Amino acid sequence: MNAPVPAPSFAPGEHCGSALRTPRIIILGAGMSGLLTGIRLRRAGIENFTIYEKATEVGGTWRENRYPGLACDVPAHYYTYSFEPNPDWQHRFARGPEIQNYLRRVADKYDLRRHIIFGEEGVDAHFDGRRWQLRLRSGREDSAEFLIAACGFLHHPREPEIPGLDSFAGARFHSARWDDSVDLHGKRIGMIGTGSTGAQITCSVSRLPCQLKVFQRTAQWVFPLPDREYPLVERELVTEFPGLARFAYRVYDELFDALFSRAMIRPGIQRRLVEAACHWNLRRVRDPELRRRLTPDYQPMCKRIIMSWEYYEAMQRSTVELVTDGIERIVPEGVVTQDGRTHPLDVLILATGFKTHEYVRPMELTNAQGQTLSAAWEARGPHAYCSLAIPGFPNFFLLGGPHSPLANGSVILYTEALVDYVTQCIALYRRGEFDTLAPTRAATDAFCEGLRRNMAGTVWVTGCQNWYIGKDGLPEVWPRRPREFNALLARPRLEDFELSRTPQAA
Ligand code: N01
Repeated sequence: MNAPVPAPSFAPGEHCGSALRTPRIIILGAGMSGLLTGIRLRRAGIENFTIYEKATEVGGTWRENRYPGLACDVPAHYYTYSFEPNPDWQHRFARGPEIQNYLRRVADKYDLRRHIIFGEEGVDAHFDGRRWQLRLRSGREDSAEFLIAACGFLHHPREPEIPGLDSFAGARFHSARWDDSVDLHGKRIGMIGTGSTGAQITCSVSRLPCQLKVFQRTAQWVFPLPDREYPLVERELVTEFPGLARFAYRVYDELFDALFSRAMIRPGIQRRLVEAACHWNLRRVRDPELRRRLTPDYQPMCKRIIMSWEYYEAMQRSTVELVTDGIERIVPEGVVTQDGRTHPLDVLILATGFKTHEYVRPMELTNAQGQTLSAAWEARGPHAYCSLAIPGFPNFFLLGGPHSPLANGSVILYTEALVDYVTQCIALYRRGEFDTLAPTRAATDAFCEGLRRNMAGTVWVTGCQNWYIGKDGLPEVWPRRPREFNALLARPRLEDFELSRTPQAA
């Protein structure tokens, strides 16, 4: 058990046992998961919450990323809150600004803006045994019974450690910090990185009158999922009959579960089907030498697979050159590869991914015993009970934490289960079932041990470098179907938690 804690704060007129308590809740981040948390809290009748957002608008990753070609590679009618179908999607794979508009509309429709304080970023928070005390970058302070980190995990750009990077004389920026002032027309552009982001940039920039050199360290598998624009008549039909959007959601849900989810977690027919589709797609590269250099030496899906009908077409455009010699250094005029060649460039784009193991950090959390989250994760790397709660850190929840089902699939789908779980915990607090709640070390270890056991058949351990891999050499992803993750989160198992409760005066 935790050390005894002071009584929680009650709203005027409330008393545990005779009325529901009203905890204060702080949410960090107004992206997809932060907005969803606000919606669910309001639905539960809780208004005493604030969402702190470091930027000046909602949208998270869809606000931050503005690179050309930005789109979601999960079908739009599936990358949607299940309760908020969107008849306005214009493409099968929604473009970034479309998703950003959707999230803005959701924030307005559910009247969330009055709960959001923009331009405020959490610096640190400590738990005083009763409440989380939060400090924000502006110096503002706040405190609450519950702290929910809805910051995502793809928001700290990772710059490559390449000698001479800072010496480059042209324009240089990370894909997530796109410099709109740079006109790409007629320029010699170099791009490092061929992940999902690099592939989308390649498809878009290769259509411009410019020269693009793609620096590829590791070839990627590309699944040929065709995109298409939804004609006006189709969108009007979906507006008239919203059930069509719900039907599309269910169809994609079944497809992703039946094909990709199963293919990722165990060998079998689904994996062979995905592999066959990727091999077929690769054969669309006509030049055998280019095809050879684009052929990965690991199994499809070991790295997050690229969903694109157009990627190989783009790689064969006359505006694109694939460079597979390793990068030796960067000089003011361009990139020098290990074959001694200098590639003169005007613009250098770093599509080199994100620091994916930071989660809520660099914001530091400190528990009542003085232990920081970084220290708690020091030995084993990031780990959490059911991906969302951490032993020793009561009343703190992480949305999209380590072990989430974050490979190819809809992030929104499992985030709804996470948020519903958190709101169920808060409902228990309101009924006076506990004052503080944190998962036990034993339950967390058992959960992590289960993950390790299940990792064996997954595609992520078949021999490749991917950004899922954590400190212990195992991927920090859920190794079963996302549906099973959602089923696990259907209701909190209080026996897995340490609960503290202040005895009430007789
Ligand atoms: O980043 P990545 P990303 N020298 O880490 C290369 C989501 N997302 O931004 O493979 C040379 O996948 C690195 O090479 P290698 C999605 O979850 C979603 O593309 O490590 N190269 C790799 O090619 C995705 O998984 C959408 O050998 C270097 C690339 O940079 C996640 O974001 C769209 C290097 C990094 O690939 C991240 O994708 C886009 C170096 N020093 C992104 N360092 C959707 O549509 C790194 N690389 C939903």
